[in-house]
Order: sequence, then C-alpha cells, then structure tokens
Amino acid sequence: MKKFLTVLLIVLLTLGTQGFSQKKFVIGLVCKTAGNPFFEAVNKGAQEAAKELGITVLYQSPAASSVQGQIDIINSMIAQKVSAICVSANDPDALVPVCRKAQLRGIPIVTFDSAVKPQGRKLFVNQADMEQIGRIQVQLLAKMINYEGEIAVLSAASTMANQNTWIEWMKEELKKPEYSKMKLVAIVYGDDIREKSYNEAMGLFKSYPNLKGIIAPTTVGIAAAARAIEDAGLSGKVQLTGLGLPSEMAEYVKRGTCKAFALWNPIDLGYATIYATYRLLTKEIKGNVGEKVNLGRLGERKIVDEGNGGRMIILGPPFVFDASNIDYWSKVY
Ligand code: RAM
Repeated sequence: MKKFLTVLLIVLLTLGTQGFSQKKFVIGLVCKTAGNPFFEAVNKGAQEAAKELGITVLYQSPAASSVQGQIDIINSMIAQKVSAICVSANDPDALVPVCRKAQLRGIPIVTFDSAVKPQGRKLFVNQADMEQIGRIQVQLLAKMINYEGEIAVLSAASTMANQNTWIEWMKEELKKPEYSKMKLVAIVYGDDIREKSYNEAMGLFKSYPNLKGIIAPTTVGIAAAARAIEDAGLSGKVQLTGLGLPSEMAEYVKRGTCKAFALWNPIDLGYATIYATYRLLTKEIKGNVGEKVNLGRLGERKIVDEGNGGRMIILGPPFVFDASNIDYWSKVY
C-alpha cells in the first residue's frame, strides 16, 4: 500500500509539472539591425514579458540593416520550429514570401515598429499613431526655426516602412499654410548606420548652406546628426528634431544642439509585442478587429482595422523630450 501511494505521488507530481503545465513557447524577435540601442531596449521589454509568461524569446538581428539578413534569420527560425516570430521589417514587401512560408507552417508572424504588408502577418503592434508621429516632428522643428527656411529629412533606409509612412505625414503637415515659408529640400538615408548617417548629415550642410533644420525620424540618425552639427560648428544655426532615445540625446539637449524630439517607450513596445503574440499562441485572441488584447502591466488594447486589410493595436501617443524631462528619461531608456 505504501509503495502504491509513493508511485501515485510520483505520477501526480510528474503530471503536475509536465502534463498540466503550460506549453513552453519559443518566440523569435527579429529586429532591423544588431547593436541599435533602440532594439536593445525593445529586447529588454520582450525579455521582461518572457519571464512573466514563462516562455523563451530569441533575439536576433542582421549586422547591418539588411533585408536578406532578416530573410535568412526568419528561415533559420522556421527550421528551428519556433512557435511564433515577431519582426521589425527592413522592407515591407521583400519579407512577405518568407513570412507567408512561416505562417503556412503554423508559425504566426507579428510585426512591430516597422510592419510587413498585411498578407505577411497576423498583427501589427504599432507604437503610436503614424500620422501623429509624422506631424509632430514638423511641428517641433517649425517652432525652432520660426516657421521659415530650408529643411531636410535624414531617414533610415529608403525601404523602411515606418520611416516612409512618417515622412508622408510630414509632407502632409507641411502643406498647411503656416509652413508656407518652409521648404523641404532633401530626403537622405543613413540606413540606421551611425557613420553613414553622420556622413549624410555632413553632406547636407555642404549641399545646402542655407539649411535651417533637420528632421531625423530614426534614433540612429538623430544622434549622428547631432554629432555632425556639433563637429561642423553649426549648433544653433541648424536646428534638429526627430525621434531619439533620451539616453543618447541627453548631452545634445543639454548643450542646446537639439532642443526637443519625440519617441515612445521601446521597452513597452517589446513587452507588448511578446504579450500580444503569446495571446495569439494560446488562442486567447484570433487577431480579429474589435478583440481586446491583455498586455500585462500595460493593460488592454483593442485590435483595430488599419484600413489596408491589416490589423493592428496602437500603444499610445508619442512623447516629447526636452530640457525639462531629459534627465529623468535618459536613465530609463
Ligand atoms: C530606429 C529604427 C526604428 C525606429 C526608431 C525611431 O532605431 O529605425 O525602427 O522606430 O529609430
């Protein structure tokens, strides 16, 4: 009898730890470039979510912002049979075939930050409203240059969907009468590579000696442009705004090289992306419009129609950083 009870206990304990425990999901997190502090912060939030949910997140990015590099990573994740893949895409179209291949094999694709086209994914976790992000950067720069003068955009790669959409909204904003004396003279691409972005900024100063301001809607680009402005002795002459990491921009804000810029919380973005993907894997949500998604400490968000056949959730509005708050935020991300 004693022996029987011992065996029963062992069986129950085994069932308790294996049979009844949750499936151990492995989620791939594919970012645009390795070594970009923005994605390091995204991964921090992703790992926080993974810990809370008891799952594994595999963080991988190509060395440069390469499209083929992302395709290769996704292919190898498919071969490893991961449970799902989250991607910030270097190209919205070129990644569609490999994303479809994953989905055909039962591996859902969730894009975040920079989406692939709707036919290549289940859901897009969008940091903030695209229109707002685009417009706010023009509004910030306009104030700095008194609504007058030549301006340029220093973007990431020319194929990146998030930057391209924001630039379209910048152009829309610039159509308003209050900006009639501002002229967008150039859009250049630093590919989210520090040195290339720096050189592109230097090139702008040469080609446009009357340049009054730069908008860099990329954390790599804005920090590189700030360094270029200072190295060229143009602080105060060429104004700068865009999307930056407070930790990288603090010194430039303090020296007045960049008076204000915007962003959202990349840690929360990574956290939310993993939570939303987990909810799909556990079938708590299907990814349909109107469904509520529980995002852990961030609360709930509703899935909305993107208007192009895609489905997305939006985290919140962009946030503006300036001398009044940079100290606090530079310690967070
Ligand atoms: C860069 C990347 C990323 C973008 C931020 C603002 O780090 O291009 O995709 O969202 O900038």
